[in-house]
Amino acid sequence: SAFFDLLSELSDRHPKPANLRFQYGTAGFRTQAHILDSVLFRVGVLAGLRSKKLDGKTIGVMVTASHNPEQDNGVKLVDPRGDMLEAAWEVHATTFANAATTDDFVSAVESFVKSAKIDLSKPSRVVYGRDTRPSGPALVAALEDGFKAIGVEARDAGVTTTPILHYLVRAINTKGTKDSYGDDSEEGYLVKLTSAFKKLVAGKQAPPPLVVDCANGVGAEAISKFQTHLGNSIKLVPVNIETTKPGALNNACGADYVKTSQKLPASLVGHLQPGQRACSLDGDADRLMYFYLDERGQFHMLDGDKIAALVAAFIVELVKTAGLDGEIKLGVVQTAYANGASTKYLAERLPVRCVPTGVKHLHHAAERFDVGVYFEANGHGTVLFSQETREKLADHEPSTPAQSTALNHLRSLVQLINQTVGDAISDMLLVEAILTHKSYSGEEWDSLYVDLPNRLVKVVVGDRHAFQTEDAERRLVSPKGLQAKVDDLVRRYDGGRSFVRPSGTEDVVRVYAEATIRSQADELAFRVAGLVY
Ligand code: NG1
Ligand code: ZN
Repeated sequence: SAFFDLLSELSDRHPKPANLRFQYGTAGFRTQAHILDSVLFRVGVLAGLRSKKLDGKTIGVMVTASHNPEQDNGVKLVDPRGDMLEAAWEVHATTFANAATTDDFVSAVESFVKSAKIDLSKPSRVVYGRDTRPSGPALVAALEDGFKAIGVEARDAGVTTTPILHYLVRAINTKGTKDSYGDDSEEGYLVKLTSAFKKLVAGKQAPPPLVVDCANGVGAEAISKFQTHLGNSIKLVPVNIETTKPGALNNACGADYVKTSQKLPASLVGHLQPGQRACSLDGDADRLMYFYLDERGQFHMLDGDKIAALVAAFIVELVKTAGLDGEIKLGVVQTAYANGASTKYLAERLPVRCVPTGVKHLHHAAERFDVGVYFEANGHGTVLFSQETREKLADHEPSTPAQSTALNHLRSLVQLINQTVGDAISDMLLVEAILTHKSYSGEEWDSLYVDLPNRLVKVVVGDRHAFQTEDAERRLVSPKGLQAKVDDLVRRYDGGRSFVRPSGTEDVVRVYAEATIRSQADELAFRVAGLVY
């Protein structure tokens, strides 16, 4: 047919490199940019098919490799509600990407269309964006060829953050309905979030300026647009904003650098004043890490766990003050990497669930609460308010002025928080609003609880798939007998906790350990790693 002829002709322009295997994993497809051309073309085709399958609902495609090095790139699909691609379709993405030739690819599409019962006469719509990587434009061109092959009505969101792209998808699909998520434009997003922030802090003393490390990525552009809308409600001081300087992206800066090296972004060394609050975004602005230097110039980091603690405690308090205690069930979702001290702090206040690594697991578990707070220790997270809760908040009649104020704050939080996915800038404004309410400095926020010293190590093994886990990745079921040996070691350390799991994004096994004393956490991690090796 004409459809498959065009598909075949365009596919020939994007041949798959031989001897490479691609996998749609927790971060979509992600690898060195120069081998991704065929993958982008095929993802364009798949996005079009997914839209047709969903009766023309708009699908999102984001081209980014987030916190990874500048020479990497990647691509992820976004489902109509703004959340991640349904897990069942990840395998179809992988199958498409690995078809060896155009003929193989075309027949893969043909048989998929049949088995998934896709009506090719349906409309298909996609909105797509990319980060600032230099490889972006060429990869987007390949993606657009994929759209052309399917006849997609494609909307180019240009250079934008991952969370803005997720917002757009949800806003487009809810446009004109009672669940409208906001105007389906970048301006709509900025207005929605910044008006909510201004309402939350109205009448309060603006905090001292906040230094924002933009990782030399797309967050730099977003932050400057935010500042325009925020006026003098808060002063942001953006640094690492060189989005066109070769090699600068995520280099010695950004949320991942700060979290893994537990250091200041290099450009802030000698410039950040003691006590001054600062935060880092990652390369696509969906992760957030706060930090400050104490009086002695010592570095302190406030990670995703600290953000979860601050946010959850604040919402618990507002719900109580609003007179909705008992009516709205709050909960927190973490992974095994959450610091044990944060889990203890949170569990004393609300239900806490632990799920396997990967945003989709956290997001789904959080959806089971009326208000679900989820954060990974690495700074990716958000808060979800269920439909019923949003309606309850909108309809509830307060009986005192104090209840009314708290209720209005909760309503503003629903607007301020990007509920489609973790959003570094939305989360940053959330943190700033809470710090303003509490008149907390970074140091006071930090003292909610004291982190247990911890250590994360990578171990390169022959076959990481030999490592299988249970209990939200906290225990090994295979190799046989290994968990008992880990348990034996852990018992010898005060406050010891350790677990071993295969990475989903790198060919390594990760070992995490914590203990009451720094040297003991290190020792435990290295001894457990010794068992794995
Ligand atoms: P893996 O490689 O499966 O440990 C890493 C991060 C996750 C998450 C994913 C990206 C750690 C220990 N792991 O997963 O938190 O961000 O990448 O989706 O940070
Ligand atoms: Zn990211």
